[in-house]
Order: sequence, then C-alpha cells, then structure tokens
Amino acid sequence: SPFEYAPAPESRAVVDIAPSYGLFIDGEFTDAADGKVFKTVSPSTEEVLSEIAQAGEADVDRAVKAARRAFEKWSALPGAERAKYLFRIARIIQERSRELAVLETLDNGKPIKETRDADLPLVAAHFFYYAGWADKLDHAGYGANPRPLGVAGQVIPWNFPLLMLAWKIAPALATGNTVVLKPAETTPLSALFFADVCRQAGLPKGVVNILPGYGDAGAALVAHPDVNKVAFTGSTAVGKQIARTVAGTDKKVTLELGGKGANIVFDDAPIDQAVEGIVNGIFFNQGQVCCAGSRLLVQESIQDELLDSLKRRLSTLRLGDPLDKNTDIGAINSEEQLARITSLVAQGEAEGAERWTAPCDLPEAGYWFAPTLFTNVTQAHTIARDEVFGPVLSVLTFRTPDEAVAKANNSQYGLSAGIWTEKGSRILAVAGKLRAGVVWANTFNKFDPTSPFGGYKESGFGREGGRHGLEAYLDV
Ligand code: TXE
Repeated sequence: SPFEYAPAPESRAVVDIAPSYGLFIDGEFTDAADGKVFKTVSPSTEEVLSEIAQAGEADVDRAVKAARRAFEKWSALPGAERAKYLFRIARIIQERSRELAVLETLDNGKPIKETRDADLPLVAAHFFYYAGWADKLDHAGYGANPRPLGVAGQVIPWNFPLLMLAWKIAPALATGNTVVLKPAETTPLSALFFADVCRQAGLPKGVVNILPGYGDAGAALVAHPDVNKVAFTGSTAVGKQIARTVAGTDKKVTLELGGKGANIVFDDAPIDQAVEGIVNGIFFNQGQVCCAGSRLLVQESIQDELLDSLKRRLSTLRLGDPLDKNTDIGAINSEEQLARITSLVAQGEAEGAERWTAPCDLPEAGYWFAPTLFTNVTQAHTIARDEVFGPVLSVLTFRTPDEAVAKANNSQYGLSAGIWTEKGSRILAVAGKLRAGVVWANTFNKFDPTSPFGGYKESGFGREGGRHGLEAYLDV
C-alpha cells in the first residue's frame, strides 16, 4: 500500500496550542461579548485542538471601531514607517515558520511539505513585497498622495488560511488601511498566531483585528457601515450575497471566488513534465484550490499514453499523516467539505462518467478522499462544470487548438488555465484566447507576490497581488 506511517519529523511539539483563544481586538485577546465559543478540530484525527471565542455582531462593531481609531494615526504615518512594521512582520514569520507550518497543517490537514515549502515562504514573500511598496506609493504612477480607503473588512477561507491572510493584510497595511479580518471557522489558529506576530512586531493596537467566527460574523463585517472596503475569498454563492450587500453603498469590494481551471495538454507536450503538472494542478492541497486544474483537456491522439502515465503516477502518491514529510495527500479540511466532494463524485458516476480511484487505504479517523479521476466526461456533466474543490480530476479530449480553447472557455468560471506544448507560438496564441485570470505554460500552480491574481466571469472581480493589488486599497 502506498499509505504508510513514517515517524513524523515535523513533530507537533514545535508549537504550543493553548486550550483556548480569544478574539484579537485593539491589540488585546478578549472574550466574545456574548461569551460564545466554538471548537477547532484537526481534520486528520478529529482531535479538538482548541476552543475559540466566536465573534458576533457586537464584537464586529467593537473591532471596526478600534480599526477606525487606529486608522487616523496609521494612515498618517510616512510610508517608510509603515514599511518597517511590515518588514518586521515578514521577518518574524520567517523566524517562526516551523511553528506556523505545523500549526497550519494541524488545523487545515494539508501536508507539512506544502505548508513548509509553499504556504509559509509565500506568506513571508507577500509581506516583504508589500513592505517594499509602502514608501514608494507617491512615486508609483498614482499621482501625488494616493489615499487609503479606511477600514478594510476581510473574510477569508480555510484552504490557505495564512496565505489568504497575507494576500489581504499585507497590501491593506502597506497602503495605510487598517483591518478587521475574519478567518474561516474551521481554520482560525494561524490567524490568531498572526495576531501574536503583530504584537511581537509592535504594530500599533487596532491596526489589525482578528475575529474568528462563522458566516454571520462575516456578514456583519461586510454590512458594517464604517467598513470602507470589503475583500472576500470564498464560495461564489457567498460572493454574490456580498456583492448584493455592498451594492448601493460607498464600499469598494474585491471578490475572489470559485474556479474550474482547464489544463490543456497538446500532443507535443513533454509527457512526464505534463503528468507532474497535472498532479500538482489538481492534487496540491487535496484539490482545495480555487485555481486548481480540475479539468484535464488532452489532445485525443495522446489520451491513452497520458492517462496510463497519470494513473501510474497517482498510484505512487502517499496519503496519510499530514505531519509526515513524505505525505503527498493530506486530509480534507472538514466533514462538510468531504460530504460535498462525495456527493459530486456520486453525481459524476450517476451521470455516466467513468471513475478511477488511486489505490490507497484511508485512515479510520479524520476526513479523507483518495485521488480520483473521471474519464468519458462530457461538457454537460456536473463534474465538468461545478467546482468540486477536492482531489477529483475530470478528463475531456479535444482535436484542434480551437476546440481546446472553446472547451476551456465553456465555463461559468474563469480563474486559471494551463497549456502544455513545446511550441512557444502555440502558447501565446492559445493563452491570448483563454478567458482566465492566470494562464500557466508548462507549469501549474506557481504563485508570486508580484503577479496580479483574480478571475473573469463568476470567479470574481478585482485583482490581488502585484501593483494591481495596491489599487484595490487606494483612492487614486
Ligand atoms: O465557503 P464559504 P465554504 C468554494 C468551494 C467549496 C465551497 C463551499 O467550491 O466547496 O466554496 O465552501 C465566510 N457573509 N470555495 O462553505 O461559505 C465563512 O465563514 C460573509 C472556494 O467553506 O464561502 C468563511 O470565512 N462571510 C474558495 C468564508 O466566508 C461569509 C475557498 C468562506 O466560506 C458568509 C473556499 C456570509 N454570508 C470555498 N457565509 C476559493 N475561492 O478559494 C460564510 N462566510
């Protein structure tokens, strides 16, 4: 069996998890006004990790008021001063990255090799990158005095808890805004750890406030009259609800929603490299990635060869203890998400697609789903249209580049796509026709803070990252 337990080199002993945590408001950890709490569990063992204060409407109001007070001074600081805090935060994250990686893996279920080698380095990189902008805004082509918007209300999901926090908080602070952030209910721990990082960096109180809680707290934050900017990453359904809430107000909004990325493999592609890219595209983070390459579009003439190699490769993936550094596939983040995946996969089978599952034993406790692929998929199938947000790949075929483009674009979403071919001219021709916010060529799921990221169509609007990510937090 590819599923084996090796001693975990990244022991959870490197991080102290307190039995309970408060909300972080105005520089202090505090109980919720109504005293409510909820539990966060490890999805790989179902063990309770900690009990967390649960924010309600009164706490949202308290946090927004603290952020408003802090805004006056924070926005008036010279950019070079704000940069010092951001550089300090970036360095502390680097210094404490082992603790943070283990914490994130425990709360989220993702393999430690991903948190260690992808999430944490990217988190630090975002703070370094936006720290670099803070003192250059006046000279960045925005004219004199680009102005911060005020208090940013930010709601983030559970798939990259700390990285999504970094995407939201780093540009907001660099541009002189203050923040109230609500992490997802299943992954509050790394955001609370980050609150401690802010204290360690000496960040003035109220500049960052962290409110763990459920959707009701997110909705209250979005609707709060003193929030000037809303930034959301999550489901398209909630994104649409948020768009309705902010419509007719003076709030600015960016939404980063679902996706159904196409990974297009042409017959001249380097097959081994493409197989690695396909695996990374859909099985990284158990497929719980908004820009996952969840649709494989393969040129008909190489379908058999590619699928054989792909299945061979998938049979070698190790699923299990996320703290084991050899693990490739960790746990699904929650019971709810596992149920969503299971139901979409059942629908795929019911609609007549052919299912193949990688051979592996699933642990008894925790939430697990084995790498799965579907062939004989048509564009009308639900699994070719809906975001599964799990380790499930739908395989479709094409004959010509135009057909590949048409199929890739035949989606309500437009977040990501990949192209595999040796021909540079084909990369440019195809990429130009794809309606997707990011197109990778001969690679997939590569991120960099200098690149703007965001979607077409129902994948949302606005861009995060790069210079464009600053504009979302400025009045120019
Ligand atoms: O998302 P929700 P869920 C997709 C993915 C997944 C599906 C459902 O397809 O299967 O969404 O996931 C907060 N007002 N993505 O249910 O509910 C919530 O507390 C304000 C794609 O987890 O959108 C959490 O903090 N906030 C995605 C955050 O929104 C509300 C990442 C996301 O949760 C709210 C996650 C409300 N009314 C899921 N209701 C991506 N784009 O990466 C909930 N929230």
